[in-house]
Amino acid sequence: MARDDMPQSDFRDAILWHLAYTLGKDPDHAQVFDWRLALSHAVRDRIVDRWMAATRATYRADAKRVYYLSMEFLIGRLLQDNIVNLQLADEAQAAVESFGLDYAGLLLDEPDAALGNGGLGRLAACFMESLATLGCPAYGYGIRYEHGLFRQSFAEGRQVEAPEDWLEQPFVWQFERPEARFTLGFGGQVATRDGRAVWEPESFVQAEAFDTPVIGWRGAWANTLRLWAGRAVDPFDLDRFNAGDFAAAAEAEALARTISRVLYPEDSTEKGKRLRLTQEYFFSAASIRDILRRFEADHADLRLLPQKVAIQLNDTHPAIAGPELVRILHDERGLPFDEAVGITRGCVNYTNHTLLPEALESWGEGLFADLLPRHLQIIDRIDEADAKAHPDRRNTARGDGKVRMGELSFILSNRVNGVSALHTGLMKTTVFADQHRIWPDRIVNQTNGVTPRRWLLGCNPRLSRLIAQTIGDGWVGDLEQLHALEPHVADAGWLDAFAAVKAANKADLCDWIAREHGVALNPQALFDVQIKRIHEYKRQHLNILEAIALWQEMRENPSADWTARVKIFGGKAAPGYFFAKDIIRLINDVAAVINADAATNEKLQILYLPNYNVTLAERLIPAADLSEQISTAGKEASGTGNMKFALNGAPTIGTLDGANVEIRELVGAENFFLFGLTAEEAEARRAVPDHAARAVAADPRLTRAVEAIRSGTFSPGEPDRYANIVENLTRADYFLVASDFADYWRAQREVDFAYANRTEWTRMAALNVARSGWFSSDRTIRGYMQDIWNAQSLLGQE
Ligand code: NBG
Repeated sequence: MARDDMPQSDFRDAILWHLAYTLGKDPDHAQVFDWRLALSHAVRDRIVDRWMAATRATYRADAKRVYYLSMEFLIGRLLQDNIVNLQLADEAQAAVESFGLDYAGLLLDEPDAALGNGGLGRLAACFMESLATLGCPAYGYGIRYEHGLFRQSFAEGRQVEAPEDWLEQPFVWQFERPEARFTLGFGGQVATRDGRAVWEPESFVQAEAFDTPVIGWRGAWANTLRLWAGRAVDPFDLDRFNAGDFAAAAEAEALARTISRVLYPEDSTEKGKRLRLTQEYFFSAASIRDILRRFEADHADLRLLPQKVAIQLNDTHPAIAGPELVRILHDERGLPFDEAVGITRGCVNYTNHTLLPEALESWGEGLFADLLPRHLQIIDRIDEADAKAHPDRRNTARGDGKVRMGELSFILSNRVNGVSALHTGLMKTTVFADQHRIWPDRIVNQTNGVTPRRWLLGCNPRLSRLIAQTIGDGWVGDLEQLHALEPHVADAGWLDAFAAVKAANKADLCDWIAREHGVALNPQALFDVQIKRIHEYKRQHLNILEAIALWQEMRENPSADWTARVKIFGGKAAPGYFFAKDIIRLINDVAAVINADAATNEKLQILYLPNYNVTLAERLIPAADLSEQISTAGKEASGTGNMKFALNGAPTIGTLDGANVEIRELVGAENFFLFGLTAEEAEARRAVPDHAARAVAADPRLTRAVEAIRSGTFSPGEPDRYANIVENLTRADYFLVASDFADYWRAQREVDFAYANRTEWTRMAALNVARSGWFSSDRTIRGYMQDIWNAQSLLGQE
């Protein structure tokens, strides 16, 4: 083949062509890496035409565009996702195998792009995919971190963090746009000229765009994920270099790059760091300029902006986008201040993702004034006007020397939404009660969802095949069609096939764990999985306490008919979150002792898999029997892992928290293992003096489990190792682990009993699948399009 013979249709030829002409590799010497890149290029080619057609269609229709501003996009690997959405899987596999290569191995060679911490970032990635599937013209805006979330390993059970380096390899899916740069200012002062405020920044950096196309299901539409990288305005100082100061010559570039160097590894807690605020302004301001540039290319009247632009703030991290838009409209374009605020409010909407007080962002006004002096003035003016209009308001965006981003976002937004029914309700009665009284229509609910392309079709091919054989393949684009599985649940043959799928997925997982981690698991056991960030409110320590109590009971009563269990954990702790790191170590210590106990280890095994990420989730979820969603009620805004498990046939053991509530309503109370205090009861319990000590004393199992930790059963020679955890469990226990323990134990024994009747269990698992269709992110995005953005699909117009 020659270069001019760029193949249009034959996929195999396309791969060979890219291997030679894009990568410069001879097939005889190509490694898995080269073949993977060649395959990716061949796939990418098939995306580009559709991508451009979608962009052209949007311009032609002068359609409203949705802009999703998010500090995090936890996209994971893209090759398989793109292949699945282009429906190229069979062709790609055949081509790869014809070269004598292992297809699955090739897909796994791609680094996992971990540009996010957890649920918030993964939600943004699912949303991008659903926006494309629904043909809604949209851009995702974020930061192109050079280092994503840290890589986790364990040393003597303790979490060790290492930098992540996904960009050390070429990232095939991105297009660098050196021509699309914006210069952004920081610091300095505000001057007044001709009666108008003029911001005179002290320093400048550039934001350079990198675009990744996001293709929807069946390739019908594609949108853009635009990530910004920090660049110096003058990257190199030749005078300093010539004077022999080589390092200083490149200092400006190094400083500018720092902005997009690392993802903050904080989940739910914010560090009041200057760099963090710099990152937030950097990507928000670059995005606002890009949005205005695109709008002004075709429209002269800025008052039309709300008709053409919907901006979604994914939590408050991009909240500064609001004041930035006001600043440009007023200071730079000359619109009256109130009009600038009105236009901004017409465009901007805000999603709240947590009620944890420590996670609601606020900045000291000193730092703010130093970095963004003009924005502080604008915020003050907006907040003062708001105070005047609502003299009885209590919550303010300014005060106590702080800038409060949640309150600010609320004032500057057209719609504010929560992410599950319970969470939205609590927003109205707690953190935003004051605002809700003033603007009763502003808060709306949009319960989270997950994309079925990645979280069922892609990660669980066996189950997908069974579903397709049973009800056809319409469900991939219309997940509620899964309801059509319900009648088959009564069919013993079909249930057997369903059970065989789960068994095969479990066998695959066992093989992988044996290979990668040298641990042999009992595939007959119930696979009980808790995977998510480590946080006190998510209560991994409740889970491990139950494991300890179970082990103790098994030892005491070895001949009882115990249901065999494998407890699998996965998740990272923020590096500065010491309590969470103690929990990790405790789980590993407990695992070491219990797994070594020959008296019980056929019935109980505990495994903590390191470096939990999207790829690991895709492996574990299809093989799980039981989904652990055990947060303290009122604390988990929604959860999305909970939806993925249900959709893949793992019933939930959980509290009435976040979207668990809706999952239980939809799959049926009899197919969900409920336990624990409700959000209201939890509040009341906290007020009871000594609630923790009393709960521990009242439950002999819990007393004994806590005692084992306290006495050093799992930390021989160092009984104090978990003094903090023991102290917390028996005293403050804000997250009510002790109070919920007894009921959790009860629910777990119900699980054991239910699992022992395998036919009934399979029925329950299958009903979870059949009734989880509502949790598609397509449904969620339709809700945003209708209730928040007023945006239309352009499918069919591309
Ligand atoms: C998280 C919540 C989850 C929720 C995701 C996505 C933050 C701040 N919030 O419950 O804890 O599912 O957001 O909405 O990360």
